[in-house]
Amino acid sequence: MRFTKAIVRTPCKRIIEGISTAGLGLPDYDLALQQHSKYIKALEACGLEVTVLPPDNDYPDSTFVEDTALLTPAMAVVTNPGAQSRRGEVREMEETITLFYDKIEHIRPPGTLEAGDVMMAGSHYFIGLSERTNIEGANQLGHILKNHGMTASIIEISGMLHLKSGISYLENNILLGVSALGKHPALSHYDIIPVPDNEAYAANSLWLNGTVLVPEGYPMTLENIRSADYNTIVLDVSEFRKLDGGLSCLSLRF
Ligand code: CIR
Repeated sequence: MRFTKAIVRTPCKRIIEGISTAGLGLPDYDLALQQHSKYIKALEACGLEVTVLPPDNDYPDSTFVEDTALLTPAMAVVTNPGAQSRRGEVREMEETITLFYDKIEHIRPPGTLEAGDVMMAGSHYFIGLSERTNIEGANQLGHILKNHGMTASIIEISGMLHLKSGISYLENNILLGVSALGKHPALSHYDIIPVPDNEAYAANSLWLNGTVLVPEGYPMTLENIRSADYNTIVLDVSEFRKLDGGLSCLSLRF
């Protein structure tokens, strides 16, 4: 797998109204902007050409573009976010995706799905059943993927926002994950790089063409990733963490 492009959206001023359960206070808008621009530079350093969309003040959570679409090598899927306040984000994202994809599929109501719940592992996709992604949405995505020659399986999750809040695929049959997910039977044939429970946020790290972006402040996870011979880039994403968002949430990669 090689990613060549990414789509991101600059945080908007209303980011302070974004959905949050973290209990870490309100994000600082200026600091969020600075962290976001360093994130873009990191994507570029990994060889991706980045399309930067302008801030969208209609949607406080709109910088978390990952949830609005799944971009596969064969086609794109526009999602139907489970969070009511985020539903409209997909319309504008679809306009951007049409610049890159001819084939676009959709998750339709009553199905809901946020792509933070979808982990791509080669041509297999793990779909998390969460408070945002329901069984109808997960089944719809499973059928869409199958129709395009890919496979999917569903994993029920709890205690975290999205599947990828707890686990990330680092290619080469290797997963980075918290113990609750790392031991899941559906994932037993992968090698696991462990994320200690007190560093659970770092389970959302991001593999990009051989380099892993890791959030700042999680030394044991960083060491574990480096020991597995990955290059790493450490990024401070404190302001996005305040809104339950992590490194993968901030971009669509394809
Ligand atoms: C939300 O609750 O929807 C946002 N505050 C955070 C979304 C994070 N996205 C992701 O994990 N893919």
